[in-house]
Amino acid sequence: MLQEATNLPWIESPFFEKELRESDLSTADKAFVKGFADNGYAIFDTGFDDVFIDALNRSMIDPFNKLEKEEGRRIQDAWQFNEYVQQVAASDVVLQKLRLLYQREPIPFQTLNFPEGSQQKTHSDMVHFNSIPQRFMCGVWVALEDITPDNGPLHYYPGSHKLPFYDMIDVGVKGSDNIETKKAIMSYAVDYVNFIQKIIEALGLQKQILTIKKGQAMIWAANLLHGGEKINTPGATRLTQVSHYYFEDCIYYIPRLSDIAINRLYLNDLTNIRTGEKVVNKYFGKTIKPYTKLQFQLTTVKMLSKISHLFPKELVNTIKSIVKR
Ligand SMILES: O=C(O)CCC(=O)C(=O)O
Repeated sequence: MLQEATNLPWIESPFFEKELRESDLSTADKAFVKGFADNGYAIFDTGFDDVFIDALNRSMIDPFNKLEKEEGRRIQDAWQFNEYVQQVAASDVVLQKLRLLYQREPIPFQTLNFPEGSQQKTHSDMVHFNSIPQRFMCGVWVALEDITPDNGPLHYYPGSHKLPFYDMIDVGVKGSDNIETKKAIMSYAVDYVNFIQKIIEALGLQKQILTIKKGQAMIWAANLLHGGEKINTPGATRLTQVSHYYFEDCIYYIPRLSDIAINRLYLNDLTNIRTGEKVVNKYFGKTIKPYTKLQFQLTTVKMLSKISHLFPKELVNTIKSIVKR
């Protein structure tokens, strides 16, 4: 363990420079870690060859063809049925980089496969996935074909990971209200996204475009602002896989749906893509089952929905409204 002075990721710690100087890492590793700490991202070769990547791409043709023809198409958690996707998320090369950067065991927990550019609005992943202690999360974006400025590449704002974490309360929205899907979509797609855009303009943050080659990848820190560029060549593919990672010994929650101030923590049900095991929430090494009102509400509402056909609708609605109070 190189990082000792604080319970934050090493690369986000105020003691990072001193600890890096005193570490016995190789010069190359030191440069890699330092670049990530300064910029919030790192680019590297995954080592996956064309044979492997082409096989992965072929295996995703059918699933992609089944998607509706609409903007922002992607397949979430294809690792559950596709072993190539699982292998990318659990790649030793990737995991070794993450161990080096975070000094903790990484937990791949979600994959997203894109047939074309997402054109997603700029955001920080922290509002979707945060941890206690904070910032033990990152994304790894793997190019499964050459990325050009025209096929909707990823964009990102170097150094923006050093911004404060903006929670829904900072945006002026109650995260816990978002238990309703409609409200959650509006709060994120309108309030949050506009808020981030205003910050970019107010601070004059400079955007960069990621044009990497097939087999290369970028790691971004939890709070690095990023999104998808416009697709300039209509119909162009942009075959990519994003895997999201947490790190062990944390509590994992979704700030977009939570309200810590009123003791409502929205936890996700996660599986470690490498081991296939359920991810347990830990606090200072001890397994905990955080009990929060929101979690109780969600499980109760889910359970009620399953048996609601057995009772009069009015009764079910009354019970739901009591549970949600
Ligand atoms: O690949 C993209 O265009 C955006 C991906 C992204 O923003 C994410 O996975 O958080």
